[in-house]
Amino acid sequence: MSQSVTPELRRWIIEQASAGCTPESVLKAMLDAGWNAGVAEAALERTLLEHLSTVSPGALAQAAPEVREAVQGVVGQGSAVPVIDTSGSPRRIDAGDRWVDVIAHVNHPRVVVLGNLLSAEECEAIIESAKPRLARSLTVQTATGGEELNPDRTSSGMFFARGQTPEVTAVEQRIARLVGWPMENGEGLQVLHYRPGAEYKPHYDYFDPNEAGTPTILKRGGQRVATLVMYLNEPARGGGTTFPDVGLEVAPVRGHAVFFSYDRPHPSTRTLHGGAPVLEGEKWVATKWLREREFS
Ligand code: PD2
Ligand code: ZN
Repeated sequence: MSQSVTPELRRWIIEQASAGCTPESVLKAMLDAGWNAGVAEAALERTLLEHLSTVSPGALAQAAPEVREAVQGVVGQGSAVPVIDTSGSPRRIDAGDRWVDVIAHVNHPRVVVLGNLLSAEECEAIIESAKPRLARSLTVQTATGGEELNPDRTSSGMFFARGQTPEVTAVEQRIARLVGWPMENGEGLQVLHYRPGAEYKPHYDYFDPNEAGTPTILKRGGQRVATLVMYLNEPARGGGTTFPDVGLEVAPVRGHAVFFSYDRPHPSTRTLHGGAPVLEGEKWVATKWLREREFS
C-alpha cells in the first residue's frame, strides 16, 4: 500500500480524535490497516499537533511547558537548511567546477540522490589518503558529548580536517556551491570503510535535544541540519543507504551521493536512515555533515 499522508488521512485522524478516540487507538487502527509504525506515528503526531495549534492556540498556551515545547518543535518554524533546488525538475545542476546529475528527489523526507558529484580519480584519492588513518568508528555520545564505540556501527573510519587535501578542498567547495551553504558550516569530511557484514543501523544524524551532552556538542556550530553521504566505490551487493520510514534504499554507486536535510531535530523529519549490511565486496563512503553555523 502507499504510505503517503494524504489530506484524506489527515481528515480521518482528526475525525477520530474529535470523536473521542485516543491517539493509541487511532495508531492501532493505522497499524492494523498496514501502516509502517514510524510513518504512522509521525503522521499522527504531526496531524494532531498541527490541528491543536490551529484550532485552539489557547489550549496550547495552557499546556504544560514540555508539551508546548514539543508542539512547537513539530509545528513551529524549523531552522533554515541547505537546499538543492529541484523545482523545475532539472537533469543537472551547476556545482561550480562540475555539473551534477539529479537522479531522484523526495520532499518528505527531503532527500536528493545525485550522480557525478565526484570523479573516479577523486574517489580513489580520498580512499588512499584515508587508508593509513582508519580506526574502528566511534559515534558522538550524546549523554556526555564525548565519543564511544558503538556496536550499531561496525565500519572503520577517520575524519579529515576541512581542506586537508586538494581533493577534499575541491569536494567541499563543490558541496558548498551545490547546496548554498557556507563551507565553514561543514564538519570535516568523514570517511567510512565497511567490510562484508558491516553496517550502520538506522539512526538520526541530528543530536537528540533530550540528551544531557547535547548542549556541549551544539557549542561548535549548532545543530546538524543536513547530511551528504558520498559513495567512493561500489560493493558488489548490499550496502545501500536506507530510509526505513519511507521504504527507500539508495544504491551505492561510485561518484553518486545522497543528500538529506532536516529542519528540526525531530523524527517528524522522517530522516531515520542507515547503512544496510554489505553482502559482498566492500564499501567506502565519505560523509559531510552540515551545521547551522560555522563549525570550528
Ligand atoms: O554509509 C552509509 O550508507 C551511511 C548510512 C547512514 C552513513 C551514515 N549514515 C552516516 O555517515 O551518518
Ligand atoms: Zn547517518
